[in-house]
Order: sequence, then C-alpha cells, then structure tokens
Amino acid sequence: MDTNPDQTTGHDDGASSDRSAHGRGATGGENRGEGSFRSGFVAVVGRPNVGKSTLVNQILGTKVTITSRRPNTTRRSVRGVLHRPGVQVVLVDTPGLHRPRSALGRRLNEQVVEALYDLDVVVAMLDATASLGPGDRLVLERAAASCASGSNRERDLRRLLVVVNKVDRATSAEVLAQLSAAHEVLEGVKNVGTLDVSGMNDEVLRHGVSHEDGLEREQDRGVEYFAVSARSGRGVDELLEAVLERLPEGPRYFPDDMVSDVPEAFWVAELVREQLLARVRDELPHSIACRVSEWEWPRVRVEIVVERESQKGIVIGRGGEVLKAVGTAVREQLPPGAFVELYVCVEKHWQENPEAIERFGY
Ligand SMILES: Nc1nc2c(ncn2[C@@H]2O[C@H](COP(=O)(O)OP(=O)(O)O)[C@@H](O)[C@H]2O)c(=O)[nH]1
Ligand SMILES: [Mg+2]
Repeated sequence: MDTNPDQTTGHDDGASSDRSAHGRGATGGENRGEGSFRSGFVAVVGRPNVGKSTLVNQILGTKVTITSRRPNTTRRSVRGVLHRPGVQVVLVDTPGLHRPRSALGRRLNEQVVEALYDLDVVVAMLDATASLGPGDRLVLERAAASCASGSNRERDLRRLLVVVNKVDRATSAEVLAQLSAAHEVLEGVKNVGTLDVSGMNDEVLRHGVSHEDGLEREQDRGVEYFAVSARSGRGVDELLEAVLERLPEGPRYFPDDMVSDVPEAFWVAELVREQLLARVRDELPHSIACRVSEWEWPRVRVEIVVERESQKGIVIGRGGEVLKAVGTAVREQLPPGAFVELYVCVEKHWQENPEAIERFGY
C-alpha cells in the first residue's frame, strides 16, 4: 500500500496508468520483441449476482473486486491481470446488465456495453440456480454480437464462452437445463456472424446457404459451454484453459507486478462498501456509496454516503456497532498500521445525480 491514493493496487511504478477503453494503445504496452507472447482482454458479463466478480477473483487467486449477495455490487468495470509465463490475461469484471431504475443503473449498463467493445474473449455467465430469463437472453445476445464484431478482432463465435455458475448449489439436471437453454438462445440469434458473402456465387445467394456449402450453422460455430463453481473453483481450470487457448499473439498490456487497475483509494472505499453490504438489509445497499475523502497514509478517512437521514442510524448501528465491525474487517485486509476513519453523511438522491456518480468513481 502506497502513500499515493491514485496508484493502482499492486502496481508501483505508475508508468502506464492509461485510462483508455481497455488500455489498448497504452504507452507501457508495446511488444518488446518477445516473439510469441500472447495476451488478451476477457470480459465477464452477466446479470447481477450470477457470480462474475467471484469468478474473476477465483481465476486471479486474489481479491481484486468486491462481491456480495446483493445485486449491483460491482459499480465499475475492474481489470484484473493474470500473469503466466509468455501469457497475460486481462480479465474485465463488469457490473451486471439489468433493467435500470436510476441514473446510476444506466451508468452501470453503459459500462457493460463499453467493456464488450473490442475484446478477445467474452465469458457470458448464467446462474444454475435460477431459470434463464429475459436478462440472460439479452446478455447472451449482446455477448454473441460482441464476438461477431469489433474493430480488429476476428469475427468468430469461438471467442464466446458460456459459463453456468454455482453448480455446487444445483442438481446436474438443473445445470444441463441451463446449458441447453443457453444453447437454444444462441441458436436463435440471427445474423450474428455478419456473414461474409464476397466469396459466394449467385447460386448460393439465391438459395441461401446450407450446412453442406461449408458455412457452419450456429451450433457449429464454436461457442463452448462450461459448468463451474466460481466459489469453490470447480471447473474453473478448464474454463481458464479455454480462455488461454483463444488468446492471440499480443503485447504485455500491463507491467508484471500489476494485478488490477483499481486505484488504492477506490479499493479502500470498496472494501468499506463490501462490509456494509454484508451487514445491512433491504433497499439500503443501493443507497450506499463510499469515497475516500482524506488520504494521509496510514490514516484514511472514508465517507459513507446514504440517501436519507433514517438510513444513517442503520449504517452506524446501535452504539456504533455496525461501523465498528466494518472498520475492523476492512483494517484486517489492509497492510498493518492502517487507520481507517469512517463517517456517515446524507446526500439526497445521489443515485440520480451524474456529478455524484462520477465523484464516487462509478
Ligand atoms: N453457491 C455459490 N455461490 C456463488 C458462487 N459464485 C458466486 N456466488 C455467490 O453469489 C453472490 C454474488 O456473487 P458476485 O460475484 O458478487 O456476483 P456478480 O454480481 O455477478 O459479480 C455472492 O454471494 C457470491 O458468494 C458459486 O459458485 N456458488
Ligand atoms: Mg460483481
């Protein structure tokens, strides 16, 4: 942990802290003649609460993004970097795609769309314990569309991996049903491949294309399906293997010691929010925002913002017990000596205020 709150976690030279869409074209990201170095951007997308952040942490083997059983926990795309010999995988954890009910919700969806632009691999995640709904369908369609476009990527559905998560809590029949429901949705997605017709003769164009003409049908276009438990890690190695296989030759986008692009101040505020989400009920999670207002390492002051006066007491707890527990749990995850000061304030309707949303970094 450094004294500069804008530094990214696990990254201390600060040389290539670009803020472009995915860090492409970054100064530190040129290929230094390593021959066959492979790398790529992998987005994890899905409805809220399917386990995207849990998967990203599981693959990285370290926590770079907070999780909770509340929907919309992730409020900004987080990039986590997996370093393997000769390979670099940039995992993009995204907010859940959902029907927005506030300016904040619309901002979260925007981030998903941004993250789906120009990727090497898309992991579309479903929850084995809930039946496939319209939200999941939208996710699958968007993910397929993303693999069928992109400025300089190959248009190829092999870049799409469908993952059914939480198999530890579902029966194999439920897992199978979910896999085949996803398959059916993708079968129904029309024109995903934006077929290149330049090489086809008139005959083919008049009569359409059949499988025998060499053009593959949806199920043969290479979408792969996985069943995993992001929490226990079951099936995750196989998934990672498939991701690695799909990475093109590419540059080292991030320095070797960088594990995420999250600035430290944002991370401390997120840890506070994570602890609050685990302790409060009902609608409150949506109303909570956290922001570091003072950073004099090891003393960090975090502002907890709620939307109504009545919510203040819940966050503070009887005799301050909630805040105390939150502070302790956060300190345990920071380097020794950290001193976290928490205070609560009210900002009415911040979820509808674009300026506030930006101030909190969402
Ligand atoms: N049983 C079970 N729970 C999971 C699994 N993966 C995630 N969860 C839980 O599902 C909830 C949402 O997870 P999170 O990663 O925050 O979901 P996200 O909104 O998609 O990022 C949390 O309570 C997780 O602990 C899993 O494989 N099995
Ligand atoms: Mg998340």
